[in-house]
Amino acid sequence: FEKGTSAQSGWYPTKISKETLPMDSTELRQSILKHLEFSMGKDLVHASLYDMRMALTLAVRDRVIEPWFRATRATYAAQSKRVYYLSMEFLIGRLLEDAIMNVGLTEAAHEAVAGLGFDFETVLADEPDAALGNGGLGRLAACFLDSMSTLGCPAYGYGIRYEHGLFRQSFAQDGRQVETAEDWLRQAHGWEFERPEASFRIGFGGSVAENGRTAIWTPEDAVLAKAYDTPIVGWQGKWANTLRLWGAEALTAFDLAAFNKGDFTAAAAPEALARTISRVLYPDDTTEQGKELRLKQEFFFTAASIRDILRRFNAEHSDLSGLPSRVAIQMNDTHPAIAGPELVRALVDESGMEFDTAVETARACLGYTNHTLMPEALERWPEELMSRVLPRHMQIIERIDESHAKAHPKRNVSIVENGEVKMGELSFIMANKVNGVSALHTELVKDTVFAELNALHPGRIVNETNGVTPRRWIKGANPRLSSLITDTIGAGWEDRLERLVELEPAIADKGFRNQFAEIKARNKRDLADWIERDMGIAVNPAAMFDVQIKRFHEYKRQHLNILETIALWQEIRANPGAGWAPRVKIFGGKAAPGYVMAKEIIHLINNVARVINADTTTRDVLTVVYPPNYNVTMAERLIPASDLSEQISTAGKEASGTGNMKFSLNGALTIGTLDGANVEIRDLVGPENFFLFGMTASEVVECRKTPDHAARAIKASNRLGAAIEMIEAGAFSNGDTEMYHGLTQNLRGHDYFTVCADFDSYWDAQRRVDAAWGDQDNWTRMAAINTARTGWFSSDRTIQGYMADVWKITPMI
Ligand code: T68
Repeated sequence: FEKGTSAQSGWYPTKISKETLPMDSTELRQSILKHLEFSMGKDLVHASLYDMRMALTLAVRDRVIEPWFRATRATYAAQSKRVYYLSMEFLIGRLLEDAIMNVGLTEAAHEAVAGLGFDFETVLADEPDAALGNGGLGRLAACFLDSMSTLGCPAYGYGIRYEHGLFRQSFAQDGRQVETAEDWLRQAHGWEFERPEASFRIGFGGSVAENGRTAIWTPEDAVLAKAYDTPIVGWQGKWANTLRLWGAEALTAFDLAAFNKGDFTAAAAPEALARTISRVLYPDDTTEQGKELRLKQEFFFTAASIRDILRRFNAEHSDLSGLPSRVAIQMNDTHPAIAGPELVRALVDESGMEFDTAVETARACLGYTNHTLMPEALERWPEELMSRVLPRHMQIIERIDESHAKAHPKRNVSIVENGEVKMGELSFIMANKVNGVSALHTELVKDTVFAELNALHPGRIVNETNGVTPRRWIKGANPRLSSLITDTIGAGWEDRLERLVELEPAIADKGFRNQFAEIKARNKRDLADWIERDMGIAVNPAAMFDVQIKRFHEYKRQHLNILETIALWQEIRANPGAGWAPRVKIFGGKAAPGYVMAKEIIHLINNVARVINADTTTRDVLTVVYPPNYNVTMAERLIPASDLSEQISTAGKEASGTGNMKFSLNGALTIGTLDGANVEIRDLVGPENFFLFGMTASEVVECRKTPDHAARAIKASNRLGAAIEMIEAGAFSNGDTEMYHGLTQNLRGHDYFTVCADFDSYWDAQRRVDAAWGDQDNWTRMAAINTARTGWFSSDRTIQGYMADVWKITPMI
């Protein structure tokens, strides 16, 4: 590289290497054939689908190397600050199509692959989903990686290379969720580079010896953390960052002495034990109690990342007091909260820094993102467990707690309380910025979970409303809509999504609306074909596609939706000629394996679907489908084909939501509560283009003060009462009156998530939806307005916010 003359920093290379020149399909074809032969060891005649997919992956990966190296060198040359995004989850899905799109090879790849006798779409579909996450939190991390690379923000994502990602879901047992292990790494992972040189020994347990100001921790067990790097290329290949995932291995892979004695099981034991740490993604959403393995996983990847960060810093700088000007570490929820104590430990015990200075230094590097208000979902670890697994860290936590208490004697906040270590408090105290993920959520964070700490540290809490990457969620998932956008407002909206407002004048034009409607209709026909192929259910593509896809949780209220479905079915049966708006209700999502109530709701939905879909009298106007194993790829299929987006959580419970944004951008109307980012969506699209219902967050709090709020609501609503009674009478369980006892009793009794109290309001809003559907052209107008006005929800905007408010980093491109 030659140093350029860019006014900005002088690092920008003026010479563009051959690799960045546009590639044609002939060149790409050569590259694919080369990889078929030399990487896969096959000739074209014998190449399987897998061989072709891998050869294409490697050919595309070659094109990502140049921006990747360029970005790394530029960051190094400019001595730029880097972001380290620490996350237990990166729900990246498939990578091939995204990378092809970002390096501008879509047409060339299509042509080259077809020319070699393979169907391009089939090749793309052969890639397994990297399901290294549960839901929103993990998908947000993946969107952030894309945006950081697009914006030229020097960054590393750090996480765990789970051998088995999130479980695979089926409904094999009469509509009950059945979980099996996901095996995405059974085939070679074409994107990653193994880095044996970047390995760290991570210890657990043992003892601590005082040594003057510092301490010496001698762990009892240890595993090896080995790095695997995946380049993440941004839009138009201008920049690429690294996703570095840690795999766990035994320090000594194999006990040869045991083997030689014939004890083969004992011989393999050390390896098996070590590997459990990166074996599975903890199949938890928000309610399950933590386990020792999870704490070890959290420490494992956090400690390896901190060591890697310090190694990189020390290679370039000699004075650790400069760490905060070079390093911004973001903790994605509390899962990496041990980063604070671990960084302090490294600075004090390994570099001899004074304790208070080390705490200040660590704090100046750390940021913490909160994703939940539910106190039960904020991690707490038993003090006993923490002291046993991480004895030195427990000492450091206690000392941080003491000095914080000393500095604020009048306030009653502590990290360690009633024998538990509260990771939310630890994260807050160790971070220089704490952020919520939507405007409403951030206000509630200030007023509820962290009210005391907010009073002590005013200004520390900031808001960064979530966003989604338009490259994957519009350009990749909805190519037809993308073409219409480009035809209407010109090229270049993909990394300047605020430009979608330029669509607005066109919406007045009937021709534009017809095109918009036709795109939706075609996407729906594609989805209907897939549903028919995959599930054997014929759905009417002209019906309204009403979609609720997300993790199953009581606060997300899939049961409110299914109760309304039952009531609607009854109403249609009673009044078949009333001109009902035809609907296909689509559900998708997994429940945490230990979450009994969520699994009961899944089971009920499948049984309601079975009964309703068998009713020939209502078949034309109401169908319920619930395809199993919802994942990123399925979301890419469903969202562009949706008319109605269900965002119906109990107000005050959904921190933000990000699916809600994807739907609006793709021209679906929302039926929703004033919760999370729904509030901001409604503000942007206008209340007349949003179907609002339900209590506000403060009304919910008030409502709960009336202990019989559910009973009253049921009494006041014949429809709701009848729907619950049908379930109780066994209408969906072959006459079994006990099957959904847990669910119906909960609704009639406690109903913490105010399903009953919100039911009538939801019903009414659904009927407003029906009425609106009756005027198709006006529906299209509202849908197009949703697209035009929601460009603000690009994750590029979110990342720009983090860069300015939290990380204090300027972009490199
Ligand atoms: C989600 N949280 C929020 N948590 O529910 C959602 N939790 O409102 C928000 O849009 C999204 O984060 C992004 O900010 C989660 O997804 C988890 O998945 C999770 C996993 C393990 C433990 C706790």
